[in-house]
Parts: sequence; C-alpha cells; structure tokens
Amino acid sequence: MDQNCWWKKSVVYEIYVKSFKDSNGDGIGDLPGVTEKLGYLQELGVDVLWLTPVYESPNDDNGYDISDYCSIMDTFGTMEDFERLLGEAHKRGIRIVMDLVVNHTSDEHPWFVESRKDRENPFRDYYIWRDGRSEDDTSITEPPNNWTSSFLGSAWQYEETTGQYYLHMFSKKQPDLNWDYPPVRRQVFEMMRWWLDKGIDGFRMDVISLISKDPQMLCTDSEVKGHTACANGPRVHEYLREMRREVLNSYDIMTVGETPAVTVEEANQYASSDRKELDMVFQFELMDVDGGESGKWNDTRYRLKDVKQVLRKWQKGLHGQAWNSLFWNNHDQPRVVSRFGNTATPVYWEKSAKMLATALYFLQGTPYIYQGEELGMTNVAFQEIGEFRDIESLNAYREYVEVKHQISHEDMMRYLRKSSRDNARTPMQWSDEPYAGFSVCEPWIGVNDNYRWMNASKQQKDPDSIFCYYKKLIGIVKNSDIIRDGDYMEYCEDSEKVYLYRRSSPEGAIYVMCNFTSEVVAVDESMVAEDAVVLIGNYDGHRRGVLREYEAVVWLK
Ligand code: TEU
Ligand code: CA
Repeated sequence: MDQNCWWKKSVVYEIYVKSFKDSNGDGIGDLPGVTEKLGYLQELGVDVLWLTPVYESPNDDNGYDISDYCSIMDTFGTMEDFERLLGEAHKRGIRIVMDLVVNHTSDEHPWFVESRKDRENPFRDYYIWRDGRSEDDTSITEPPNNWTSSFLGSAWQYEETTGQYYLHMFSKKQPDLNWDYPPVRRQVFEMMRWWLDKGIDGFRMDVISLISKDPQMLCTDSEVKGHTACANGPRVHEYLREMRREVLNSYDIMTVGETPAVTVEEANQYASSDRKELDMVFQFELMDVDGGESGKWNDTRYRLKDVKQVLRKWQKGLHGQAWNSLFWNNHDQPRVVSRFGNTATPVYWEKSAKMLATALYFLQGTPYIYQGEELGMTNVAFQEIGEFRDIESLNAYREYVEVKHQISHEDMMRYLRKSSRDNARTPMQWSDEPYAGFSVCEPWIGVNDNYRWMNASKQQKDPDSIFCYYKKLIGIVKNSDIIRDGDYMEYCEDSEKVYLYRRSSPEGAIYVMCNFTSEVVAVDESMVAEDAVVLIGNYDGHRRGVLREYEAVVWLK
C-alpha cells in the first residue's frame, strides 16, 4: 500500500453543521459548536471530519447553494471560528475535509448576478444558457430539452431579461456552472488552492459526476430521468485529471467524489489506484434498493438480497483497482436503523443498529459515519407538513399532493416519514436536557422526541451502548490490514435472512456473520476454525451454529 494513503486507514465522520451543536443559542448549529464537541469525536475514535458546506449562502438548499466560496456563513460563525476549529482538530490528530460544491453556485453568487445581466456580459459563459425551442409559427418557447431538476420541474429556467433559459439540475436558485469554459475551471482551482493553503485535509466533491454536460445533449430530449441524463459526461475525467495536476497533486489530502449514477466501470476510472483523479467515490446503488420506478416516495421495503448484491458487486468490482467508500447514511438519506434495521422494540433497535455497523464496516473501503448513527438515531415522526424544512420534501409534497393530486396527503406524509432528507437533519441528541442539549432555544427543525432516552451522554456512560460498540468497532477496523487489503468472499448469497462474508489476506481471515431478521436463524459455521476468536459481537457470548435476533458476530483466525 502507498504509505501516503492515510485515508485507507481512517474513519470519516460526517457533520451536518446546522444540526450538530448550537453554541450561541440561536437554534442553529455552528462552527464553535463543532469545536466544543471535538473531545466527543476523539473519544469515538474518528480520524477525519467532513463538514457539509459552511460558506456564505442564501440557504435555499441548506448551504449547497453558495454565494461566496471564500467566506463563512454568518449563522455558522466567522473565518476565525473556522481556523480555530481546524487548529484544535489538528491538535487532536483529527483532519478536516470540506464540501466542495462546484457543479453549481447560488443564483446570488456574483458570477451569476453578472451572467444573467446581458448576453454580452463577460460572465455570461460561466453558466449554461440556451435558447428555448419554439413551435414553428408561435413565439411561445419551451425549455431546450426535457431534463428535470432533482427538486422537480424542468431543469431549465427562463429569464425575461435576456430571453434565454439557464440550466439548473437542482433548485432554480442553483444554476449549473459551465465547466467547458476555461475561466470557470481556473477560478474553481484557484479557490481550492486557497482552502488547501489554509491547511484543510481534502474535499468531498458534491455531484462531481455531473460537471461535464454534452453540448449536443443540452438540446436533445433524454430517455432517462433526473440527473442520470447528464451524469458521467464526455469530459468529466479530463476535468478531474486537470484538477489533479493543477491542484490536488501538490497536497497530502484525501478526496471523495459524490457521484450519482456512477457504475463500477466509471468508478474504476474516477478512483483508480493510479491516483490520476479522485481517491474514492460515493456510489448510490445501495441507497436505491428501496426506491423503485417512481423514485423514493413510496412504501417499498428493501430486500436483503438486493443489499447484498450491491455490496458484493462493489467489493469485487473495485478490489485491487480502486477504493470503496462505505456508508449507510448521510444528510440526504433516512436513518439506517429505521431503514434496514428494526425500531419496534428497544432491544431490536439496539441489536440491529450494532449489527448494521458490523455488516458494513468490515468491508474494504473507508467508513463514513453520519452524525448520530453512532447513537442509533432514528427517523423522525413528523405529523405535519409544516414540520419539514427540506426543499426536496416540500417540493415533492406540493407537486404530488397539491398540484397533480397523484398522492393523498396521508400517503405522502407516510412516504416523507420513510424517505425525507429531514430524517437525517433533526438535531444531534447530546443529552436528555431540553432540545436534546443541542441548543438552549427552539432549534430550526424539530428534535426527535426519543432524545429523552436516546442520547450521547447516556450512551457514553453505558459500556453496552451503541456508542461504545461503535467506539470498539472503529478501533478494530482502522487498525486491521486484513480489513484494508483482504479479499472478499460471501456465503449463503441467496439468503434473505443472513449476510455472511469472509475477508482474507496472507495475514489471516475475518468472518462476519449478521442476522438481518428478528428470528433465530441456524447457520453453517463450519468454515470458521475451532480455535478462531471472537473479535466483536452484539450479544454476550456466542452459540455456534445459531444467530440470534439481529445478532452480529465477527471471528478472527
Ligand atoms: O446531493 C446530490 C444528490 O444526488 C441528491 O440530489 C440526492 O439524490 C438526493 O438528495 C436524495 O434525496 C448533493 C447534496 O448531498 C445534497 O444535499 C444537495 O441538495 C445536492 O447535492 C445539491 O447540491
Ligand atoms: Ca448558533
């Protein structure tokens, strides 16, 4: 292994700053709040923090719409607060990775303010402007093609002033940058160097698979929906190689690309071990297992076989060629214990949360833990649409319930409780104090009621808690060469109940055995030698040949 690849032996922790810790009593998480909690993160044992965007933003999409890349959002603090966080984290041996959102900016970014003024403006080509299509004899125009925004509706917005449409793959306040225009790339690279020179340790690159749009396709209808229409475009690898040469190569950092619609083949290019582009990518096939034709708004429950099939494909497909990232959750996804585990009883909740961690983090790749996952935080049972804050959820409700009358209010509320991004965004549950110890006043989004018994301060004291299990597990996985380098083999691939795999290298073998059901399941454990030892498990002791309800056990030989 390349010794510089410290990120292959690291565990990353994602912080959604707005919901992590409020330090000044305005109900909004902030940078000093993160600094305050570094001791907690150090105790947990994570090595790298990924901060969601902290830059100046009108907050149409909670900071993913940036109006100034080089300043800090007022509600999150100041640049001094950021520098203090970075310094304090480094003192504790914790690295900081920033979110890089450069597929689009805010419409309030000075580049776009200029760009929309007139067609001759020097910033016009920073964005993607096109004429509309018109029926022969009318002057009424339609958008240049049928692409849709991730937040619903056309991906094109018409502007009276200049009589053209601009492209926005997300909200209309997030116009897409034109990466084919060299000054855009120059500006982005310069901004990246500016942050790296401050001493940050890398970037998580938002929807980086979408940056290259095929000029031909911009005026052609697409058969595929959503951002798949422009994912993995014709020049994306060229641009990332340029970024690597111009910026990344000069720093000892890590990069992870968020790459919707990425395939194994594409990932092997984006993240190949020759390090010409990125260090790893986030793939979304795992997150799509309970989606379905109509997307995420439904009651579909996942099938274990699909989860296993995706994990197997990515473990085998990247082994020896590229590097995986491992995640169950992020700020866009519902909570894993509600999604793939069982929250029906406190015992199932605790066992399944620990089992899920075990199932994923012994695979090859860098683990990404999302804030609160280490406490087994669950989805939130919001009853009113007014309790939701997320633009994607609110737009979906308006479109399907109010405008198109396709989904009833009751059904949509159920789908939101299952799939809304707000499930991940309720305040971090620090203690049983009011507002879960997140803030002294009412937070910007409701706290999950279960904070009274599900919180960090309680779990830090309890050696059998999910938190302490994560702590132990993190210690094991980041120090194991078998987990880092070993190959992958699975047993009982067709089982809908258990997930069993072996990681092995010349140094030894690790067997991971997980029961995804609330039944006691008989398993053949004859592949595990008699003198193997239990590395970790979520029950006291283990009876050979049987996996109890949501039991996970890991053997080392
Ligand atoms: O997400 C990109 C992305 O693929 C999402 O649209 C995802 O499909 C959706 O949230 C699932 O419901 C990134 C950020 O993580 C997200 O928070 C931003 O809203 C988006 O980019 C735009 O910047
Ligand atoms: Ca605050």
